Amino acid sequence: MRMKDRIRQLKAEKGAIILAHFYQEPDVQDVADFIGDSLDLSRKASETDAQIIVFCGVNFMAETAKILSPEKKVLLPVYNSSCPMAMMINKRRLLDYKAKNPDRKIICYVNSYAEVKALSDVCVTSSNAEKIITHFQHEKMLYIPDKNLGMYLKDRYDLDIDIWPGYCRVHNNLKVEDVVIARNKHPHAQVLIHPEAPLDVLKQADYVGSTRGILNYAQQSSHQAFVIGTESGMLYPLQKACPGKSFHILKEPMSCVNMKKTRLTDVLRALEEEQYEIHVEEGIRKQAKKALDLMLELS
Ligand code: CIZ
Ligand code: SF4
Repeated sequence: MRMKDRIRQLKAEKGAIILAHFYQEPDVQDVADFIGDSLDLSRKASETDAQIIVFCGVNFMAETAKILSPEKKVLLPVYNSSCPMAMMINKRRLLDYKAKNPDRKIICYVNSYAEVKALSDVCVTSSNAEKIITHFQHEKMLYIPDKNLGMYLKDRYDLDIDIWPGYCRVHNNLKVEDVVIARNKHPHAQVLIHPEAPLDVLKQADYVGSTRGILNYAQQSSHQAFVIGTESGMLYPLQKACPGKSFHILKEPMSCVNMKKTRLTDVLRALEEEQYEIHVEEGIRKQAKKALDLMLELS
C-alpha cells in the first residue's frame, strides 16, 4: 500500500487528526487534515474531538496543542524537532528580568516553551500580535523572544516596551539589498514579508504579515505576482490557494531545517508507534494555558 494511503487508513482506524504547519514539506501538508499557522493550528487542536493529534511542526507548537488539550495524546513525528528562536529565552533568564522589572507585562511570542509561557501575561502569534499589543499599549511591557517582531510593533505603535534579543535565523538573514534584487528581477510583483525579518527590510515591503496574513493578502489582491519573504514551505499553500498567480522566494535559501525534518515515514511511524508523545508538567501547563487562553480571547 502507498505510504499516503497507509497513513490515511491508520489515521481513520485510530481516530487521529494530522495538523501541519505551512512550513512543512508539501507531501506532509498533503496528508494533513488541516494546514495553517500556529494560531490556526492551536485553535484547531483545542476544538477537535480527535483523541490523537499528530502535530507536524516544531516542538513548541505540539507543546501548545498539549497545553490547550491535556486530555488528548499529542504526537510529534520527529523527536524533539525544535525552533532555535524558542531556545533563546529560558525560565531562569526571564525570572531574573522579572525580579528587576516587576511592573512590566510579559508579552510572549508563541515560539517559546511552556515554562516561559507560564511566566508570561499573554501569548501572541504573528497573526494576532498587533491586535493584542494594542490592548496593552498603555502599559509597560517586555516582548519575548523575537527582537524583530518586537521592533516592528514598537515602531508602529510607539510603545514603552523592552525587547528580548532573540531571532529566527531564516528571517533575520534578510537584507534590504535582497529586496532590491528581487524587485529588479520581478518588477511587477508585490513584496510580502514576515515580521520576523529586520525592520529596515520590512520597511521595503508592500505588505507585512504572518503566513496566514500573507496567504489572505495574496488571495484577495488583484496583483498576479508576489515575492515572498518567509520560509519557503509557504510557496506550496500559496500556489495551491492561488493557482493563476506566481510566487517567488525573496532569497535562496529560506528554509528552516527543523521544519523540514518531518518526512512521510515519520508521520507513518508516529501513527504506528504513537510517538513521540508530548508531556507538560501540570503546574506549568495550567499557568501557560492562562497566557494562551487570554491570547485566544483577545484575538
Ligand atoms: O505563527 C506561526 O505559525 C509562524 C511560526 C509563522 C507564521 O507567521 O505563521
Ligand atoms: Fe523557528 Fe524560524 Fe524555524 Fe519558525 S522558521 S520554526 S521561527 S527557526
